[in-house]
Amino acid sequence: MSFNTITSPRQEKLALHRYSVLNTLDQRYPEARQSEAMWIPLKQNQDGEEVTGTSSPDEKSPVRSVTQTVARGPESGRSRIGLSAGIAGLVLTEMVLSTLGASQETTKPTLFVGDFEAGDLSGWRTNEQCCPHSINVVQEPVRAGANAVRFEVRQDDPNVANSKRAELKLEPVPASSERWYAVSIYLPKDYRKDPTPEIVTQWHATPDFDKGETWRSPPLALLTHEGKWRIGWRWDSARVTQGNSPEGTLGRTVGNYQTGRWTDWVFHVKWSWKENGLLQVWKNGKQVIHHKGPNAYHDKRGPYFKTGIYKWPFKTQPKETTVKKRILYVDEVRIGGAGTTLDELKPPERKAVATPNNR
Ligand SMILES: [Ca+2]
Ligand SMILES: [Ca+2]
Repeated sequence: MSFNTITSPRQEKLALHRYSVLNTLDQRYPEARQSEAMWIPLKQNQDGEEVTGTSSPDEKSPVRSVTQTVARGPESGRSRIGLSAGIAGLVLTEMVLSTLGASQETTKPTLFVGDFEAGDLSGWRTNEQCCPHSINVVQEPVRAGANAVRFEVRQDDPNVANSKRAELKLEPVPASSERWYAVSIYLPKDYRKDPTPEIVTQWHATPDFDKGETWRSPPLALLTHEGKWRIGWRWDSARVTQGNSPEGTLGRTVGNYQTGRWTDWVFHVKWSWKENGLLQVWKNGKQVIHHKGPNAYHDKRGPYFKTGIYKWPFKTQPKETTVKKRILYVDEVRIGGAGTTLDELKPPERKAVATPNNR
């Protein structure tokens, strides 16, 4: 099937970007505090990539074994992810997260499915929204089944976690673990090209606060910007990241976005701050990124998944932004561990569903 078709992203004309950051904290949402990120164009090297750091991870800090660096947080124990009731047909109980170091992951985690078929947001953490319009389950458009979720962020929304956002999130995975993530995103017809970007799905990291770290830009993010999809990632092999200046960042443009249709994404990540990391990305079944190398901060906890809209330029670059609000839809979030196949992550065929007028 086409999902297995591999193309070399290095053969594509790649625009490069990196994050620059305003590191701010929000006291009202201590769990949700995040740094803010902007895209800044970088020059492109002959490989179509640029690493902003100069030293290799091994030069910067001695490589320690995963078993030494995987931490047991105070929340150790089984961390339950609530699951949508609308996942009939799949044996879904719980995912063991934040508990087992990578070396102890002996069983394949159960697939998490966020398909919104329960008609609500069960299974998700929902604290990053301001208003009734922010996050709502809707019946049109849907990628599969009868429901999807609609996100809306307005420029005049009150700040959430110190910026403009409407996002659903999950719990962190163990550091150095392997995960497959699928998410389908629908940009509506009137999703206008804008000179300022927004993050539409991201993986955020929890700083090692006990070592003095503060919130940093996400180690991996999917963005829309100037009519294109962009993917950016960053890493730091140092145990303590200095401010928001990690060892390296990379970014790629992966084609123009299309509106009025769903785009299916699959991210396969072997999270690592060392050279054994792996990032593979498929867009609508076609592989657009295959990158070996570091992709994470050297943290006690692994990254956590977020989807929705994070439009920080509404706050930081309001005069450059040409839209007053952003709306998009998400459906069919699926997350599996090592051994997950692309087929398992494919959204089911859409059923014929009557379309209530919900907007
Ligand atoms: Ca659905
Ligand atoms: Ca760290």
